[in-house]
Formats: sequence, C-alpha cells, structure tokens
Amino acid sequence: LHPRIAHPNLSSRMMSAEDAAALIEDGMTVGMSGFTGSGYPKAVPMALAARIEAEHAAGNPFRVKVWTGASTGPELDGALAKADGIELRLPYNSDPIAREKINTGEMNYFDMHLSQVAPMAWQGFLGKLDVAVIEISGITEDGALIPSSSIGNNKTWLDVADKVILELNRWQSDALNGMHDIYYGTALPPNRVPIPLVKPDDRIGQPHFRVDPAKIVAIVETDAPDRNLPFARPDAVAEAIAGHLLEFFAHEVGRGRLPANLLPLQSGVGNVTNAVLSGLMEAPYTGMTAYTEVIQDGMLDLLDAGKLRMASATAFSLSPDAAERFNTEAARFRDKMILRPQEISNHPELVRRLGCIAMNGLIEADIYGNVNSTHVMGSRIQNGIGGSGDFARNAYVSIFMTPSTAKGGKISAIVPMASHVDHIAQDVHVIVTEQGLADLRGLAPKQRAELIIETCAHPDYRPALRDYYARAMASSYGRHAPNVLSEALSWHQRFVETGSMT
Ligand code: 0RQ
Repeated sequence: LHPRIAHPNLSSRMMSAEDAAALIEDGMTVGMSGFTGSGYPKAVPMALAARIEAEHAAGNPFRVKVWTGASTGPELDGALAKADGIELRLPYNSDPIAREKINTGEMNYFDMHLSQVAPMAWQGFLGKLDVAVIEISGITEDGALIPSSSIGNNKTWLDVADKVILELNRWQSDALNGMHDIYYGTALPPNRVPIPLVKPDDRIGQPHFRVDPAKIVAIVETDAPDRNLPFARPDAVAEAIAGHLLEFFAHEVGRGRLPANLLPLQSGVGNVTNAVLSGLMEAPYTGMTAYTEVIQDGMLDLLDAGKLRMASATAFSLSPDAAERFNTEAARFRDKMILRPQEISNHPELVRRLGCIAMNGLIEADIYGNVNSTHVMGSRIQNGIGGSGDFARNAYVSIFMTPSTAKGGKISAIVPMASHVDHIAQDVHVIVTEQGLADLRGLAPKQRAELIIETCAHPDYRPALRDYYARAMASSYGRHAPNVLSEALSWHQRFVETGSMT
C-alpha cells in the first residue's frame, strides 16, 4: 500500500504522467487544480504539452480548453501555452507566455469573477468538463481526497468531470490534513439557501473532497514544490502606500468606524500588499482575522506574532522560502488557517456579511474613481479581474492601491477616463497611491475628481489633469461628471503612438 493512499484498491490506478496525459484528447475541456501558484498539477500538464508538441510536429491539430481556480505555474500555463495547446483559458492567468498568446490573439481567454466559476460550471454555461486533473496530498481509507495547498474549484471539477486524474504530491505536507473546509451545501436557483458562515473561523463543511472512485482513471505521483516567485522587498513607494493606509485605519478606528481589531482583511497579492502586511506587524492591532483568497508571507508572520488570530482563504501564495517554512511547521499553523472552495472564500453574501476590508491593486483609475484592474491601454490583458470584483463590490470598505505612475513615469495611473472599467466608481471607496489617500465615500463626482487629482496623482501629471478637468467643466455635455469626449482617451492614444503619456 502507498503510504499516502489508505484506500485498499486505488493504488492500482497509479501510472506515469505520460500514460495519464494520453487519456486526454484533442478538443477536450480539462479542469485543473491550482490557485495563485499553489496546488496545481505539475507532471500531467508537462506530459500533455510534450504530447501536443509531438502531435503538432506530425501535422495533427491538438488543443484543449483549460479551466482552473486562478493562476498556476510555468509547468501548467507556461508549458501548455508554449506548445500552442490552449484553445480557451478561464478564469484567471498571470503566466507571461499565456498572456502574450492571448494578446497576440492566438488564444481565447474568458476573464471572470472567481466566485462565479463554480456556479457557472454547474449551470452549464461553460460547456461540458471532460477531465479533471487535481493535485492532492493523500487519499483516505474510504476514498476521500485530502486536498493540497489550494482548493480553488477542485470540488466542482471533481463533481462535474467525466474522468478524474489525480496528482499525489509527496512534497505537500502531511499536516495539511484537517486544514480544509469543503462546503457541499451550494445549490442552483431556485433552491439556494443561506450559507451558514457568520465568522471567518466557522467551519461549515468537511475536511476532504468526495469523489466517485469509478471516475478516477489515473493517479500520478509527484514530489515537486509549488513554484511561486519570491516577493521583491517593499520599495519606498510600496512603503509610502502602506503608511497612508495604516494611518487611515488608525483614523477610522479612532472615529469608531472600524473596530479596534479591524474587520476581516482581504488582500490581493504583490509588493504593495506585502508592505501593508509588514506595516500591520508594527501596528497596535491584535486579534485580527483575514477572510481572503490567498495566504501570503506577511500573513504567516502576523499569525506567528499572534497579531492575526486566524486566516481563511482558498490557497497559499507563498514565496519559496515561506513555503518551505510552512511545510516544516504546518502542524503549528494548521489550527489558525482554513482553506475553502473559492466560491465560498469569495462569496459576495459572505463578504458582505462579514464586512471585509478589501485591498486590491489597480492598473489605472480615472478622476471620477472608476477603476481598471485588467486591461493596459484598454486592450492588452494583464492578468484578469480575479477576486477583486467579488470583494470590492461587497466590502465594508473597498480600497484600491497603486503607484501613481507606471513604466518609469511614462504612464499616469490617474487618467481622465479609464480605458476599461472593472470596478465602477460606486464600488471604489478609497484610492491610495504613494502621494496620498483619497476617501471617496459620500462624495459626488466633481468632489471626487478634485480630491483624486490633488491627493493621488503624481505631481508631474497634476497640471495636465487640472487642465483637462477645467476644460471639461467649461465644455462638457453634462456637468455631473464632466468630460471632454474627444480627449478623454487621448493620453492612452499618445502612449500607444509615442511610448509616453506626457
Ligand atoms: O508590469 O511587470 O511588466 O513591469 O502591471 O504592476 O505595479 O507591479 O502591481 O503586481 O500589484 O499588479 C492590477 C495588475 C497590479 C494586479 C494589477 C504594469 C506594471 C507591471 C504589475 P511589468 P505592479 P501589481 C487577489 C485579487 C486584478 C486581480 C486582483 C491585478 C504590472 O493587482 O492583477 O486584484 N489585479 N485579484 O508596469 C501599463 C498602467 C499600469 C501598468 C501597472 N497604468 N499601464 N502598465 N502596470 N499599471 C488575487 C487573485 O484574484 C488571484
């Protein structure tokens, strides 16, 4: 018997990654595990990419549709995109090769709210799922699957796929067993009922996935780390943004608008967020909680220091060092963490009920507070909306953070009109740059414009923004949110033509 397969019969389904990949055919839809670089299958996608390359070399077509939780790693998105093997990708991607193929028009990409993927798969709008390829850390005696370092949409893929291929990864800690909470109470309308979660630490499901053993066609053993990138050390800009935000929290607590231990934190990934989490280490808050998508390095430190009481998420997103640290000390962290399906970690009903503090990044915001999180120059996808919309619309306070310029100052993050809108002004409560923080709650568009220009924009771009706004006030068709339509996107056009917005 395999040490991680307690079920008496399932060891017999073990095979090589190549044999498992041979079960996937051209044109199939494959639902893979994986969320922000953790818990994704590492061997079968590589073997599938090799198979696709061989078929293409022989002149045969071979492409698959790939669904996941969110971003994965180079062994999955990178390898399959490089092989020209992906016909359609959903719901989130941050792989540079896949991004390039999407932006050259060679690959279709369906960018969607992460909480809506599982319900849409159930509703049938995404088509049929042929195969699920899911990383796990073990199999129990009764055939239940012990999840690995992310949950994402795995529960749904296991339920709806015709066939299941498992990757049993020995690198994942044994101590993950018991950390997960898989909720099986979701239904389709008109049969939906309230989700019985009222605190971030509530457990409402079971620790393991159930699966029909007859659907398991292959088990592939791996011993490979989750491949996350190390975080860059927070720079002065990230630290300034974090500083403004921490001052805002202190102000809100002081005025009684936030409790003394804040409210459940949601944070996106990246440098700025890590700087905020580091800042919270020094701040006076204790007994904090996180109800978020991903557990990052900074959260491990906060948990360790006892500042964060617990964290609920759907995945880890740890640097390689922090992942090793978690793996050796998982037993110590286990009781303070819960990983859930992404339809629960990001559920609008729960985000609204808990009153999360949402902190997400942006690409650009316009002077009225509409936010673009996804499309550079209105047309090039960066990553996708991810969970930012699930949280921003339903948060107690919805915060967006960004450096005030990009590409060495050639791009202003504050523009006259956003070239694409993911978060409408109504869902954007606070915008923070290294220049300052604009609290937009309760403000009309013209008040917002003045505050955003004077507080958030980079000084190099303020005169041009003031000039645009003044001319808009003078000539606009309406004076509620004044614009000069013929000029509103001219900054973007100038960048496309000259490489600079100035
Ligand atoms: O590009 O890497 O080529 O230099 O965008 O920008 O400043 O490093 O910031 O990593 O926080 O990403 C919105 C993309 C910000 C992210 C976005 C370029 C910039 C750089 C990255 P380079 P930064 P971040 C939880 C919630 C949506 C999903 C989400 C994101 C690159 O936060 O994907 O929130 N959000 N999920 O140069 C041109 C601009 C630009 C620009 C930045 N105005 N014009 N390029 N860039 N601003 C996680 C999940 O949902 C899984």
